[in-house]
Amino acid sequence: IFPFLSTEFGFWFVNFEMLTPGVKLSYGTAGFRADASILQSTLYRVGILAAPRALKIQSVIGLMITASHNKVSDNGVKVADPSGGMLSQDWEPFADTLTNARDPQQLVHLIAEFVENEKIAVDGAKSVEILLARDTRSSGESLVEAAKQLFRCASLDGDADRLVYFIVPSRSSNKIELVDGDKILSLFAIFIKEQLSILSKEIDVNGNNDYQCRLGIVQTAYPNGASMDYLKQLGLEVTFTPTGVKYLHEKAAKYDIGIYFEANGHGTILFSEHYLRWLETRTTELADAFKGSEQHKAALRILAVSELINQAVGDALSGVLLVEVILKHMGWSIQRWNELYQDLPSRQLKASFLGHLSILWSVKVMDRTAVVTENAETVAAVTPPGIQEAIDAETGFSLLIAVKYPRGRCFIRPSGTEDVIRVYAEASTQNAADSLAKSVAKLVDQFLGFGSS
Ligand code: G16
Repeated sequence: IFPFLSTEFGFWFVNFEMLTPGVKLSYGTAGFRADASILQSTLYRVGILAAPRALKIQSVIGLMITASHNKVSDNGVKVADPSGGMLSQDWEPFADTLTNARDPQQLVHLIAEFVENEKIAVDGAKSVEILLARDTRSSGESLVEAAKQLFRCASLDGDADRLVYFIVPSRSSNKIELVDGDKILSLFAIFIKEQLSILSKEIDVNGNNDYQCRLGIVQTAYPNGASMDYLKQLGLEVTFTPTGVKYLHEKAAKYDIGIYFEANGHGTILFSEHYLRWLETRTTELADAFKGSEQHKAALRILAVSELINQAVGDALSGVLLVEVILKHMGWSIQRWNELYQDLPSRQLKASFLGHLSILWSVKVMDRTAVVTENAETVAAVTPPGIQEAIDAETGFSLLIAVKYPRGRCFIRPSGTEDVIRVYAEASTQNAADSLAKSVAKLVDQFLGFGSS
């Protein structure tokens, strides 16, 4: 369940561990202690509490997950200050209120208020270290994971047809890490591929198991190079279309199962009627002869996906539900999902007809329709003459390898929604991606602009 915070441009779904109804916990003699089955939300919140505590005392903080001498089905958590002592008693009321907060708005409000009252500097704060330890109770492992959870969020745009996730902050830096449409696509693709592979395993059942499901992935020119490489490694069939869900949707509908996502978060999974009919029959056969077998479960999972995901264009809410279900099935955190591959640094700029910004970041052009692209918008080959050659020269292409910008790639395309030409660049470093994008924006100005102003 994901209560959401509404923002000016859309909605944020915050990963929020719900408190078990009717439960009220308090920080007692040795921290929080109770039946382990109701402690997930407590560990999640104590994990949050540890960060301002460490910032306040400017030192490392410890969380000990144990129920000491209590029965094995119990567990608990104590917060240890660097002196080795327990959490300072004047923080205990905050620990209690945080642990018993019923909704994410209240949780966020409590943290903000407390941090302000305690005069804890969070702007520009350095990362802090929290040490976690646990005893050998079997519940300990999942409670450690709950304490490690970060504000894992999902964001939908204003008409709720785009979905991206983001992690605040990442473990390795203070920056938000975007888990974009490419990663959502990869997650869906891995899951579906795995189920298809289980389903195709030989099983001694009468019926037709020789149907080869055609799974296809559809992307645009925008996916990060790392995502393209990853899908290639998985051995998936990937095709490309120009930007715009109308193109992707049409192409995806040609497969038995077609998965499409734009990096910007538009996407869904399509199932052909023919394949679904076959799958339903197969599921019944398996249920008759091999109920509960791995093959039967895989068939049921694929059917469930077809019912959960909205196959109409643009329903990010069904996307959120499917992401969450797959993560739960895999036992993955958002971090684990994000680590599937590491995005190459990228930069997008707009060259606009009415641009008033610095020439480096926005270029005035006479007419955006002067850029005509081909090969799913990866090449501005047709007009204006010479611009693609200039872009290739800037990227430093020699024998199809970007020698000037390692792992460099850059393309321009006219926007379909505003009066601008978009410039997309990626390279092995952020500086290189920025520099390539700026140089190509300058080329756009040279070929199509009013000249530098
Ligand atoms: C629309 C389309 C998207 C497409 C985007 C591109 O998004 O529905 O499929 O990715 O335009 O915009 P542009 O051509 O300006 O780069 P939305 O969210 O505006 O409906």
